[in-house]
Amino acid sequence: MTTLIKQSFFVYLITSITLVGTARAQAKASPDDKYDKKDVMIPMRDGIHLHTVIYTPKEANEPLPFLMERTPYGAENFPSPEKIPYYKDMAEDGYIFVCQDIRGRYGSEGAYVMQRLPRNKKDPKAIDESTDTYDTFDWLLQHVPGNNGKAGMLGVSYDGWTTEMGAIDPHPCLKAVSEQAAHADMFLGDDFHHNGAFRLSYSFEYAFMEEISKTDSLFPFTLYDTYEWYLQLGPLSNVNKNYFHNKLPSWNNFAQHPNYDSYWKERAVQLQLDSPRVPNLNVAGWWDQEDFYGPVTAYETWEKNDRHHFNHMVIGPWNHGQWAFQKGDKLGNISFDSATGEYFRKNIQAPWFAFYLKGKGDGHFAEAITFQTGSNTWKNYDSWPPRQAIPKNLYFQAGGKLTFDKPAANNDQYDSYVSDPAHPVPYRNRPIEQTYGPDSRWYTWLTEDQRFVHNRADVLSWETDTLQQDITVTGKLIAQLFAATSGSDADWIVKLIDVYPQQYPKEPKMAGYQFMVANDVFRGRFRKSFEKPEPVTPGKIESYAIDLHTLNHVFLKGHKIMVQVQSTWFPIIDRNPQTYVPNIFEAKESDFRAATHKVYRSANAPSHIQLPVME
Ligand code: PG9
Repeated sequence: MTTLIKQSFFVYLITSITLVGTARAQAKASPDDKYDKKDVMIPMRDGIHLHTVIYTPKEANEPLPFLMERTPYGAENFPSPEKIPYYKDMAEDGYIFVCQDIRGRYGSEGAYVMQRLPRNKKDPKAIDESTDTYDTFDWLLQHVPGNNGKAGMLGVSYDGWTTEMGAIDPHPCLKAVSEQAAHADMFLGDDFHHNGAFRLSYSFEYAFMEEISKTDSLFPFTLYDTYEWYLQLGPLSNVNKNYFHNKLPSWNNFAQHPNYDSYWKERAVQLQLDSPRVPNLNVAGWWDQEDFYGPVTAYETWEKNDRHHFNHMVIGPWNHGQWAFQKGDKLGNISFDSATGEYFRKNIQAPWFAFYLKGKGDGHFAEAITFQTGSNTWKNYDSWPPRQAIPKNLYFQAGGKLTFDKPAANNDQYDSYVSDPAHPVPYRNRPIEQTYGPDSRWYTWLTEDQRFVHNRADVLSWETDTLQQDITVTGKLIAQLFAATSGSDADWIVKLIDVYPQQYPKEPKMAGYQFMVANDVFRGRFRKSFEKPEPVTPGKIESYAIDLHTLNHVFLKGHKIMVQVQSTWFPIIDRNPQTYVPNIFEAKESDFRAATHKVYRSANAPSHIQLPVME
């Protein structure tokens, strides 16, 4: 790691307003702060000390609660709370703010373990993120004067996950939390895999960033366009051979656990979250490029046992953590007509903590508050997804059409393409800057205009006629593909797209824009089981049910609905060799072969998307 790279990463940290957890570095503490700032090393039960930054207001009229965030991204970057949008409204209400480096990161002692497993409770000496949280609160209550004996926790992504870990076995002082964009299941839907397909560029760069040293480091790519770099990398076995040399535990685990085995299941929060023991506000962004599956799954899991009505859901039109730092009136090229991030911070997040930690407000929080895009309005629901939606199938038809009528007669009709791992479809417009690199467009890629791949021979599309009325889609979406390949494995990527009118006076440059409102990838070998993959029989029509998650979007009158299907999304998803090998991390160069894929649209194999339509 050269100094140059580290410096450029630092410049990025300071200028970026989107890298969650580290974006705080944009505002450094200054002498006119309204806070007394203390850096302390707090002892844990096993003698390890954790570096903790405490901001206590210089003036307070009453004892104050703690608000704590625990992070792997550097508590030293935590500026005065009134200077960061995330905390500004709450700073005005009055809290003692605490930010702590988790074990082994930045200023804390001990060993870092990515996604540390919950401890064995039979071992009195065992530690985990939950005991570290508990021990920290014990210390804070005794050593920080002026506290009211109550505490809250919040954080985005990794810091959201440490919030969950603090809440599963809570210290009695913990009265409310907000888990925001925490990952739930790294094999099924968050940072490292989606439906078993490996998120190559993210996983490679993140494992390096977190595990090569105690502080964050960027991988020293030799090419600016990482599409080209990952293509030249060749088979995944070259990662350890040429770069990581078996030194990064997370990468080794990716390579050794290619299927949904106990390694992944033990880390999935579906197993860890039972009945919510403190009120929790789950927060997600519709275009979260890292962890959308996570908070929605945490909400669903906790909801099963929510006896005290502690569990709530908020979803806004945001990328990963955008609600914490930005105005939120726009994401990439898409406008939302109001400052949704500011709205969340002032009208949802601040009242949430003020009620539970300071006894202020009426405590009426809707079960689910989600921002409906298209109509660009906030909506409250008494369940998420709401029960009123009626599932309707939108079928793929001949001539690139998409209609609500099931294909009649004719069997075995299909559209086809050749998918070649040597020429994968880029997941975003090239150049693909490294994920967290300077000027990276990673944060907005999910909102990019899909016309950049629309006419490729290896991307199929079907679209409706111009809509004569609005279609409101609220709830869970599923793509049902009937497809075959000449190979023995294949990836299937499905994208649901809102096509803007070709004349669009409201915003002329958006005319014809192909705005992706839902998407996901499915690795064919897992069609019957994520635990036990199976080769696909060449030429056989197989059925693939692909979870496109939830949505709240109005396809407006005058727009069209489009579906695109493709089989590569590089380098966010690694290349499927299309020749079945038991472990793709061990595939040889010669295993990667072009294959012909067929997507069926006939009476016996009616590929479609199931939409939850609100009447
Ligand atoms: N998405 C990041 C993450 C990666 C891996 C594990 C947990 C979280 C993050 O933003 O923190």
